[in-house]
Amino acid sequence: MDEKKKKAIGKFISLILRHEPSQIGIVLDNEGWANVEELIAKSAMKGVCFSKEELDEIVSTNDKKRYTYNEDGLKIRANQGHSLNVDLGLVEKEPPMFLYHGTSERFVQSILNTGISKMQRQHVHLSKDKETAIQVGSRRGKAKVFTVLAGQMYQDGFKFYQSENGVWLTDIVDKKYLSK
Ligand code: HQG
Repeated sequence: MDEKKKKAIGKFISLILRHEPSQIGIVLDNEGWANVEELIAKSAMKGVCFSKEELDEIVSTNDKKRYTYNEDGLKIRANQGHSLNVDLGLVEKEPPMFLYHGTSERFVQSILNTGISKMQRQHVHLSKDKETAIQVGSRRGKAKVFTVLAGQMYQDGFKFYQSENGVWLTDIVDKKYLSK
């Protein structure tokens, strides 16, 4: 499968598995799983055609490991990024001292005023390295990276989780935990 097709299908699957399964008439269970056969069949009915082998390739080669099959391989879900309220079974974990949040320059003032919110998603997304944060921030124009005092937040009782694909997640970052 060429990269362009892979990217397009990946984007579509992210939309379905994180935000809008109803767009193809499927329902996720409360842990965010979709039936693989149904996903393939109903995507095809909407004109997005891919085989099980192509889906396997997308799952195994995805640059951010965005999707996971369950144990028997009959179900698939996104590892993070949901706006839908799904239970990913995330386990609390102590974060490193510093984590990074990449955003767009145009959101900087608002974040300085009110802190980082999860907006449409289930969590605020943070990364352990600046490079990843720059990539995340660049999605919407010129990037700005905030350093989050995650160790301090953790000491103050805020919970942190790490998704299957390594993204750090928390509920909210108060502006006082943004490094000056
Ligand atoms: C911003 C991608 C104004 C926030 C990425 C972000 C990530 C505020 C935007 C994952 C704000 C929300 C998530 C405030 C937050 N005022 N703007 N108080 N608080 N924001 O897409 O973190 O490639 O929901 O900075 O790699 O950009 O899809 O979150 O710019 O891991 O797998 O509001 O999505 O992953 O945008 O990205 P998003 P995000 P995938």
